[in-house]
Amino acid sequence: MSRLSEPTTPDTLVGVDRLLDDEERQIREAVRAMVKQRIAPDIATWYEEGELPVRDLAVELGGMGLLGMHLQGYGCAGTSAVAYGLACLELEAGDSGLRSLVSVQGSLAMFAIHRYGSEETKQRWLPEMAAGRAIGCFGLTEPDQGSDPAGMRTRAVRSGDDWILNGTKMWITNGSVADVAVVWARTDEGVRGFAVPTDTPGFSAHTIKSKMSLRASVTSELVLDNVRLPESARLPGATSLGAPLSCLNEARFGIVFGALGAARDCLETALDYARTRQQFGKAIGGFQLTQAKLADMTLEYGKGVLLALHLGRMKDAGALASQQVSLGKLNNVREAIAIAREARTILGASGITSEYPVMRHANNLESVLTYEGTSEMHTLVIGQALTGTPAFR
Ligand code: TGC
Ligand code: FAD
Repeated sequence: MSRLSEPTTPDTLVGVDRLLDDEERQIREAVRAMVKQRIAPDIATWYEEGELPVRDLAVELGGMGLLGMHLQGYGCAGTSAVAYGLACLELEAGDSGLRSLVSVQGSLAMFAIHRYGSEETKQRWLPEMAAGRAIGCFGLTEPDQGSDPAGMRTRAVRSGDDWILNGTKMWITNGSVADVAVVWARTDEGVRGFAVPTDTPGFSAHTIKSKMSLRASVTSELVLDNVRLPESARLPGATSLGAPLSCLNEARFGIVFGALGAARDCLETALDYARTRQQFGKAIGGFQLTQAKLADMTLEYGKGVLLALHLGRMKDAGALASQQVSLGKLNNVREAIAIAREARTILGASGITSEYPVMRHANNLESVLTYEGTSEMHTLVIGQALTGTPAFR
């Protein structure tokens, strides 16, 4: 048996590379390089100023084939689920806001149109969205209906051949910069989805400014005030609440990988710091308590990567169930936030500044813990899977 040369990295210790094929490694390296060159130099400023150059970034991400990258046709790259997951991991090592931009565009808005839209709607939006020239958002959550979207109040009623939409959607990523909003509404026949061009009269979006988390991401309220849409704006394949919930599986899958990117960046930052920061006459990485923290963080990171890759391989084999995505989202976000908090302690006071990425990741992960199903919702999904008894109500 060989021995690793020391010091080594968490990824080498876990042996991640051996679990990936050449194409997966190439995609991972390309996204990692882009994040290093394009995102890392500016992200702390964007975060502090509460902005992200979404339009410019979308075109760059589209040029790399990262938007709707696991979808087939319509200008999408058609990669494996694992490759998509690895891209999410590298993007979130930059910032959760960057991964959110890609998740919402590809896994929520584009996936909804790709899976449930008419051919006309797909042709109209998907190639432009894949290229990053059109931005999409996904409006499911409402001010009074977050974890329980079944109670949504946004309504769509028929008016001749048209539909009239009224309601408010809340906490919508990319909302104020979107060209098309996928909006879910209650009708007399059940929940339906609509691809709403955001220049339609009666549609407005208002940026939510007071965030302490995910600051490098646009989050908005959508208001639909007698928005008149033709029947062709409806997504004909979406005939129940199961349709928006199926889109969530796609974005949750990306988060299973993505959260580990934030965790890895925190862990690597803490490792670097521990090697150089001196106290009591030696590097703090030489103290047993610091080494125990680093070892435990690496264990949880490594277990998370193995779980993500296992779920990814199952998805590529067409064998992944939605409850299994909940296992990954619950575990990996929970452990990522624990890693971020532990890494922060290793950095001492420096850990609370924007000079290091750790506090930014920790703050971002608070949103990641809540969106795409809170940790409590995923716990209950797993509880239902094990007992057969839903405990949501
Ligand atoms: P329930 O009766 O269980 O289900 C209704 C119908 O939907 C089906 N279903 C699913 N289908 C596909 N995938 C899933 N994950 C599904 N979960 C349920 C179900 O089989 C049923 O189908 P059918 O044919 O029998 O009608 O529904 P419920 O009302 O009891 O709710 C279940 C619950 C709580 C799990 C669900 O409401 C839920 O997941 N709540 C959490 C809401 C949530 O995650 N919202 C996320 C909004 S989008 C977002 O946060 C974007 S963040 C930005 C970013 O990603 O960066
Ligand atoms: P609530 O549902 O009110 O929950 C509050 C607390 O009560 C949580 O801890 C929850 O787990 C708990 N709780 C609720 N019900 C139960 C129960 N039955 N048992 C035990 N505990 C329970 N939504 C979109 O549609 N599109 C987007 O693009 C989008 N982007 C977002 C971006 C950000 C930055 C954030 C923060 C949110 C975003 N969301 C988006 C909304 C997100 O999906 C919701 O915040 C989330 O689903 C939770 O809803 P809520 O905030 O209303 O919390």
